[in-house]
Amino acid sequence: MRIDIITLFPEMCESVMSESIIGRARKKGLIEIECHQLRDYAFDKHKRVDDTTYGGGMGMLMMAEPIALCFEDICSKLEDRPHFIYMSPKGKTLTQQRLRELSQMKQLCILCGHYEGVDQRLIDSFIDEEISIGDYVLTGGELPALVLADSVSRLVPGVLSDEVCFSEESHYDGLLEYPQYTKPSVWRGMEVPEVLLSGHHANIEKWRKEQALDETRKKRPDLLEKTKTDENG
Ligand code: 58G
Repeated sequence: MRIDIITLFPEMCESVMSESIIGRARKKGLIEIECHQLRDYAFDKHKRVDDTTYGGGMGMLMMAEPIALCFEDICSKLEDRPHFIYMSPKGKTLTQQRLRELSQMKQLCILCGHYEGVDQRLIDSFIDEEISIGDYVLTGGELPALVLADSVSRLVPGVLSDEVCFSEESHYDGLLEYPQYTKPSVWRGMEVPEVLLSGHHANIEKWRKEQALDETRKKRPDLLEKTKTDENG
C-alpha cells in the first residue's frame, strides 16, 4: 500500500510515521508513505495557501488551486489515481469495517485541512471521500490523517506480527477485548484468574468469550446491537 499525505506540516507527519511498527513496516517496504508540503504548490511570492471566505464571516479557507496542483503532481508519478480522502468533522466516522475496505486499496492520498477548512469546489471536484475520526474539531487534519494512516497500515499483511494479527480475525470480532494479564501471577495481592493458569485451552476460550461479552454488555451495549444486525445481514 502507498499513502501520500498533503499537509502544511510534513515533518510532523514524517516523524510520527517513522517510529515503532509503522516505521519498521516502511523500512521493510511493506508500506510506502510520503508527506508533501502543500506550500510548495503556492503560486504567489508569499507562498500563501489560504484566503478570506466569500460571503464574509471570520477566518480563512484553504484555496483550491495549490491542493489541486499538489494532487496532480502526486498522480503524475503514479500509475493509478489514488483514492483521495479529506479528513473533516463533516465526514463519515471511521470504523474498523471501513478500515478493512480501505486496506484493500493500492493507493490512498490524504488531505489535511487547516484554518476553517477547504474551498468547497476542491472537495466537489477532487475528493472521493470525507472521513472523520469522531465528533470533535481539531486545529488541523494532521492528527486525523495520522490516525487513518496508522490504523489502515496495521491491516496490511506483514505489518503486524502473526500473533497480534490473529486477534484481528478472532471470533470475538465486534466485541470488546477480554481482560488480559502478564507476569507476575500475583501483583500487589491481586491474582490472575485461575482458569488462565490452568492450561485448559477449551476452558480458557470459554472464559474469554464470556468476558468479552460481559465487557461489551457493560461498556458498549451499542456494539452488541450492531453485531446482531451484521449477523442478520
Ligand atoms: C470545521 C473546522 C470544518 C478532522 C475545521 C473543517 C479535521 C476534526 C476532524 C475544519 C479537523 C475529525 C480545518 C481543521 C479540518 C478543517 C481540520 N477536525 N473529527 N480539523 O476527523
